Amino acid sequence: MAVTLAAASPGMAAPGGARAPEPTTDGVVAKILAEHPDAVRANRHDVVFPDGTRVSVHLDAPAVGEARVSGQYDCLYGALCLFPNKDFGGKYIGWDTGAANTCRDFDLTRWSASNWASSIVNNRPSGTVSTFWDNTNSTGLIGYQHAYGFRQNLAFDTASIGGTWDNRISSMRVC
Ligand SMILES: [Ca+2]
Repeated sequence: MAVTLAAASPGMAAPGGARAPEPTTDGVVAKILAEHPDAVRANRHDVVFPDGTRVSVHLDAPAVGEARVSGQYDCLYGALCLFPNKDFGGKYIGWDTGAANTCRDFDLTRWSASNWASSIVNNRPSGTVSTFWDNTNSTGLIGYQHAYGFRQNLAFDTASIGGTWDNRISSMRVC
């Protein structure tokens, strides 16, 4: 019997592109909620955990009338933000784990957000340090990022285990 594979959405992947299909706001939110049944979707973009941790997902073009997200300053105070493109840009996911040094680990492989980030803003409370790994379970150290601080193009940053940071972060500890 012939099997017809579903065609990819137009424009979803560049010819020869090796990246997985781009995650969407609704897709990532759904995966977070599936992974964490105790979390609540507060609005279109935000999921809140029982301990107050807030994950803000902005991966689609802004709706008409919605505030435009445009760069590193979209990463609100209190959040650690990963952007899928270098130079920040309009799409990102932000993690706010609450008060300073309230650390929480995240496995991005379960959220369609692994091997995906190309720039970072750490706008957590000043003096905190977040950690990034290549693999799940906090293995394969890529490196650290202090707050406030940012990395505009991860292709230019050398990972502790060798290679660059680009399209590589799979788990992290946000502090
Ligand atoms: Ca990885």
